[in-house]
Amino acid sequence: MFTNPSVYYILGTPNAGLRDPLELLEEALKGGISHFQLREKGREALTGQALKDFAVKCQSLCKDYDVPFIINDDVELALEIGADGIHVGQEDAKASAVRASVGDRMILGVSVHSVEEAAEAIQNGADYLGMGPVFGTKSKSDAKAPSGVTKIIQVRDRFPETPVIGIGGITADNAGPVWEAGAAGVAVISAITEAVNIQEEVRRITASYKGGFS
Ligand code: TZP
Ligand code: MG
Repeated sequence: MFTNPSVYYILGTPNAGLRDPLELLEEALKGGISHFQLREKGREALTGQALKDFAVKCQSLCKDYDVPFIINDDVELALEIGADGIHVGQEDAKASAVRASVGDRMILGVSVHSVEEAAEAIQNGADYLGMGPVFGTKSKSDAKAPSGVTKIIQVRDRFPETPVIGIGGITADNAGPVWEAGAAGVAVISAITEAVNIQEEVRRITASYKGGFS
């Protein structure tokens, strides 16, 4: 499900600013992202039919590039359009309830911040864990303080079978310690979305993996 180095792109229409979000996604797919998460949040976020239409377009692009299409939070939408995965945070629906609704075939990701939360998420059926913010981020208004990579190392040591995806302020230039901590992937919003050359930026992030953990 995650092969090092996974570059997991996250985007919602509010992140795109004046750029066309579908073009951003297609450029990122051409650059070689391994996963895509639709995270539609904030004041300008799409809802209802507009969200569904946009989600289906993202899904179809992801299919063209054989990249898993994961939806943040919205279990109903994920089920309705048959997404490949769903990602929930600690404040969202409980992972056990989400697993029960989506069944065994949908990928389930859970954001965690400690070994305890990781244990619970895995117990409740998580396939992978999101951990962060590793570095400072401007992309999540209610983000916790940056935690560096220490907790990734702890979770990776304790649950070596479960892929951990680092998130928060990750760029091609600072991803090194995240890979070295044993992350299977890095999840990125702004470094990719704001890049002048998106394909090149995805390739640079991918190339920041130098072998790292084994
Ligand atoms: N969860 C923790 S940090 C973050 C999320 C969704 C935002 C990551 O965005 P960026 O721009 O890559 O820091
Ligand atoms: Mg959430």
